Amino acid sequence: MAVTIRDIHLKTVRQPLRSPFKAVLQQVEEREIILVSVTGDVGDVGYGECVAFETPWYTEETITSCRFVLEQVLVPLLMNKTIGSPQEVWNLFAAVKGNRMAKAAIEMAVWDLFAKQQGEPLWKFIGGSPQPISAGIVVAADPLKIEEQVALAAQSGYRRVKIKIHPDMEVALLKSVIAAFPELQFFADANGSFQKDSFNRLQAFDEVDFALIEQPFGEREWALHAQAKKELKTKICLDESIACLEDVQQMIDQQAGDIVVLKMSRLGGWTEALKVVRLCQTHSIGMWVGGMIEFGVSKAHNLALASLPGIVYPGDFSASQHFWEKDIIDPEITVENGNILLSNRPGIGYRVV
Ligand code: OSB
Ligand code: MG
Repeated sequence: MAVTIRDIHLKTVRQPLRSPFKAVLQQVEEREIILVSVTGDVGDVGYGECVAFETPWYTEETITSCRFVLEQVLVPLLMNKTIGSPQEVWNLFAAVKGNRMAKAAIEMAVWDLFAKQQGEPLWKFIGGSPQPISAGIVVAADPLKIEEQVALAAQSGYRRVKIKIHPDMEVALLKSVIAAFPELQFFADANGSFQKDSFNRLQAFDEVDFALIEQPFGEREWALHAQAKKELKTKICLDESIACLEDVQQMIDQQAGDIVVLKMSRLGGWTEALKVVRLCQTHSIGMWVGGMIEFGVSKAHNLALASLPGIVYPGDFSASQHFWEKDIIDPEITVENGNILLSNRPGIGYRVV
């Protein structure tokens, strides 16, 4: 099957979050994304979502740098091209360095388009299985509000809760929260806030009994992560460190982590994400799909990704209503008994509104 790209459209979507998201590095109150739509010669439309932030606190890219690169560089490279498979998009963009979040947005739209032209749901198109996807929610709030938010999550049916941590946080408080909810699985995400001289603080968090600690140290701190993997009983999971396939190989070679957080946007799209999944499967590295405080288009792609074998841990998959008054997809994503059901409709399986 070959598809000729006839139209590419970028649309900015801006919405306040229902409540502020407080991480160590940044407080997010409002979100701006770029919705990318790609039309093929048969008339089907594929959608992608650019989830870079307004400032470069999570990755080096910003929504403004992405808009520039999309408009001035990537759209012209793809426009009117005839491609035989969505993997070819990566090659078309080969001369463009970095800018993976911008590339991902447009590449994801092409994968959606191909799945739609094939008449298949995206999860099936990439070789996944139609299992219910385990939901997971993130608590990014003031320490005194953590317990209340965890209780709300449990009431809403979530069975996995990720708590944002940093070295100055009180370990006793976290211990008591976790002890109060034995039915829940807890992850911790440090977003790289620990340093060499706070290694002993990290050891204190090892006593909390988290299922894993995500990104304790900075993104290039392979040796510190290897030391953490060796000395802590809690599993070490890498998010910001994994910007490409080679970083996963680095993690394996240096024994710098047990688990990889898959983020299609950070990796540059489906093609690279699928390579990462294959490498992790080969080396029995645990995986789960991370969130970006994103809207439904990005979430739908990520849900399809989570249908692949080997993605065993619950991802950052919350209901549309968790962050948004109104999502950009119809129907919205809902969580039932701790799960999200995959759509059986072609492509991402949701109508974009
Ligand atoms: O570090 O995982 C992260 C959100 C934005 C940027 C980085 C991260 C996050 C989250 C996930 O923690 C939030 C979500 O559920 O979307
Ligand atoms: Mg993270």
